[in-house]
Amino acid sequence: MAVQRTFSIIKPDATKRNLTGAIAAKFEESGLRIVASKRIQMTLAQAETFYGVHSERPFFGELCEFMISEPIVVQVLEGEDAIAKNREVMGATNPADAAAGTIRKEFALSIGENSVHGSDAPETAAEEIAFFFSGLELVG
Ligand code: DAT
Ligand code: MG
Repeated sequence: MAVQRTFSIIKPDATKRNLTGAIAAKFEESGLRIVASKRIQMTLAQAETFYGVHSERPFFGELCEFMISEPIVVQVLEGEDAIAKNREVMGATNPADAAAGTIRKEFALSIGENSVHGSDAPETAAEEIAFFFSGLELVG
């Protein structure tokens, strides 16, 4: 597997509890490099676009309101097999199902307030990186 880039969000529940550094350390300990990082707060329209794939799900409104409730930290992570590696470090969507040592097991509050987002495939990683970062912000 080649070197890949993936997109990550440290979500409002985590920024609010001052866990940005603790979560970034988990990425770095796993071998992922943080090659871009910024703290922003999304508008509702941006959250609805970002999570558009979930627009028909019953939790969509709650998800978008949560994602704009506090600042978030958006990051690009790079490394060998970065997309799958990040999903592994994140743990299962529901922290009750997440493996020991994962970010969601250690930090998530619930299936909704689950501390991190990570891209699930090369196509979504490319789309999500481009949604939040310009070419000028992406240095090697
Ligand atoms: P993941 O974030 O692990 O990729 P997903 O893409 O299926 O999971 O869902 C996106 C987010 O939506 C997830 O991180 C939290 C929220 N979510 C998913 N399922 C939910 C549910 N059953 N109830 C409340 N929120 C949910
Ligand atoms: Mg997902």
